[in-house]
Amino acid sequence: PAEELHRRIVAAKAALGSRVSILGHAYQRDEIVEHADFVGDSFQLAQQSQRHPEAEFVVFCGVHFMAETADLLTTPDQPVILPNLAAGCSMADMADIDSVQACWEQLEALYGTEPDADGRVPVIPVTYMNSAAALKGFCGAHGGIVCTSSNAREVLEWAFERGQRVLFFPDQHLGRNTAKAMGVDVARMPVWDPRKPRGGNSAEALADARVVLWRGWCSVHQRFTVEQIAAARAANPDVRVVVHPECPMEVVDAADEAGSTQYIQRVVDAAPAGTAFAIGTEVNMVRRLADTRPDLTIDCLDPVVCPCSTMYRIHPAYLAWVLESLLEGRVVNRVSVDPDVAANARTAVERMLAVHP
Ligand code: CIZ
Ligand code: SF4
Repeated sequence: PAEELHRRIVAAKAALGSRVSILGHAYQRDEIVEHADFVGDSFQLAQQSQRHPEAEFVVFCGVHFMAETADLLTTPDQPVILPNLAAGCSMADMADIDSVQACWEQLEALYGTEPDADGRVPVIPVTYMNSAAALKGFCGAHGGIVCTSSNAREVLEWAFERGQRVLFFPDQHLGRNTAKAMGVDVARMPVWDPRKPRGGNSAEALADARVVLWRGWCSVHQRFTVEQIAAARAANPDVRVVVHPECPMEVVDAADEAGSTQYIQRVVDAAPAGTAFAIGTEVNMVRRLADTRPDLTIDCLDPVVCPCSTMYRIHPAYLAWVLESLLEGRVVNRVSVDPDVAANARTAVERMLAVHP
């Protein structure tokens, strides 16, 4: 029963005290978030994971790639625990290291490896935070970098200073929306489909590319539509439509604003009483925003509730179990990045943190 789980988590957490730091992603359910020492998006949680060297353990209530990133940033003797190891991310799973490697080899064959007169290499690989550590390692090893939705623009600027083109994976929408806002022509952003020869593109399209996007998307944000925006505006012409840049381009174009979890939080915090919002992001986060500002009208842009199904796999029973195990001296569900990729992955994450601390 929920109340008993709640009591068990509170008791175990109290007994562990400052030995444990519990981090919770903004898309987690309320029954998890209420126990978190810090709540934020993947970028904020990555920063936080570095800031608690005193904690013996980090319990990460989020999805696998985020726990891996925390493992890169914590000290080696600080285990990072993911309460349910089945909490993955369908977007991250859309790019695996073998497909990225195969893509890279084809791009190298096409573009060569020599820098141009300005010293810019043919391609800089950029991976969204929402990717396996092996992909971050790939970027670290090939002059590339990691980005999140709150710093994608600054990171792409960094990449264009160093490269003639960018290979951006796994989220095509974040890549397209960000590059478009920087003035890159959408016609020069071919999408690489790893299942097709040359990613499904003509040699000409690739030769003219500024950004090669990967055929990946977020199952939650991909669901938002232009029709939903039209319906929200029809219901209230004054509504402010704010969406996450993982939404498709037409949706971002039709919205009033687009930005990261942190950005959406700031917009809502700063809104004058009475403002009405339709927000295109994960529903647990939208509901919590609505709870914190009862003087605003905050609805999810999608009237059919759509939580992230893998974030939802962090059930309170798992949180109780991992905390009680720690009390008994057992570290369960540790996520640790393979040492073969960790150094390069850390390099790529640290490049991001240097661009946008
Ligand atoms: O935390 C983040 O940056 C986001 C947007 C997470 C996600 O899973 O899409
Ligand atoms: Fe992955 Fe989307 Fe869920 Fe985030 S919200 S964990 S990108 S499926």
